[in-house]
Amino acid sequence: MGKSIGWRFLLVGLFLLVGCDKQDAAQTNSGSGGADKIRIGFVVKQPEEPWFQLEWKFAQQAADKDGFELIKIAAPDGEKALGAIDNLAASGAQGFVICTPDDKLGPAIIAKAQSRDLKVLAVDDQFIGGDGKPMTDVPYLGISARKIGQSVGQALIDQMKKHNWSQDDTAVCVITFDELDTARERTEGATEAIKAAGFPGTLIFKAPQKTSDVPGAFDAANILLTQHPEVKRWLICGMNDSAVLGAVRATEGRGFNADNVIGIGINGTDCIAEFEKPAKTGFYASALLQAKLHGYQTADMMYNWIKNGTEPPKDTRTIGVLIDRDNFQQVLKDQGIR
Ligand code: FCA
Repeated sequence: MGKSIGWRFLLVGLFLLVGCDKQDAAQTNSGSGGADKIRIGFVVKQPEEPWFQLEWKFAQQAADKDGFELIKIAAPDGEKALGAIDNLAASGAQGFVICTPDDKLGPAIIAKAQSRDLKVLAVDDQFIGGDGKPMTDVPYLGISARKIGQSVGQALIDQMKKHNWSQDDTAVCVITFDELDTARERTEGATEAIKAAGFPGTLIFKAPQKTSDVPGAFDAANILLTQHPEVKRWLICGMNDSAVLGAVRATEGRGFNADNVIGIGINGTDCIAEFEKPAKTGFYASALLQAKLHGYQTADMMYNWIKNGTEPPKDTRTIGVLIDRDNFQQVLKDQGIR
């Protein structure tokens, strides 16, 4: 008697085990983690920037809609970016979207991706080839950098006029990061528009940032401010919100404030806390970019490429709209950011 009960338990146990195995296998093949599941990497250079966090957020929305698995990877340097490709291949990914930490890594990224049979789409920062020219054969989605820069420059001039500032004691601080093409185009565009409005070129100063973040811009602006104590009012632009925020912080350290500083950023996503401060600061406005297109559309394009063989367009450009303290809440809501 005792013996037969023991056997029965063993049999039930075995049945349950086999049953569980079958269930696992069924789940695996039906989608949630199987070998045939589409997996897409989304690699970004500066995960600490709200801009890139939003790209990830919107890419995840595409993953939820399309039913692929999104693998988010932070790659602040070249070693990490190339390592990410190996990791993606090992995880069974078929392609990835990347904002590279260094645009000159383009050829190395493409070579490694090809050797691992992964498709590549560049977002934000276009790859630069060995000849120093953009790699236009790699699908890319980025901003209309020069145009957006020009709109920032024009807006700075409009504000200067609105505040009745005299040109004589006003100067422009351009935080530059010329190593990066999209950054150079943005600040060149801003400078062009400021000059076209009749502002003297001798009062437009470039302050090169060593790193493209707030501390890098802070240091760059501080050097410029030390060199030009005679300037009473500053107009500030740069490649993105972080650049302008760093410069605005540097002016504050020298006693400037919203009465004598007008800064206009780009991204519109990294300055929200600034607009929410109770008192106005010198950070006046920003050109809000379309994070949804950069995150959702790129991930969706990659999915369609893998799934249906539809190759993404080689060059897609997005635009920006100006936001400031008065309208940011509504515009961010309309764009699904807030
Ligand atoms: C670059 C900048 C980001 C963002 C993006 C569109 O990658 O570093 O801040 O402006 O372009």
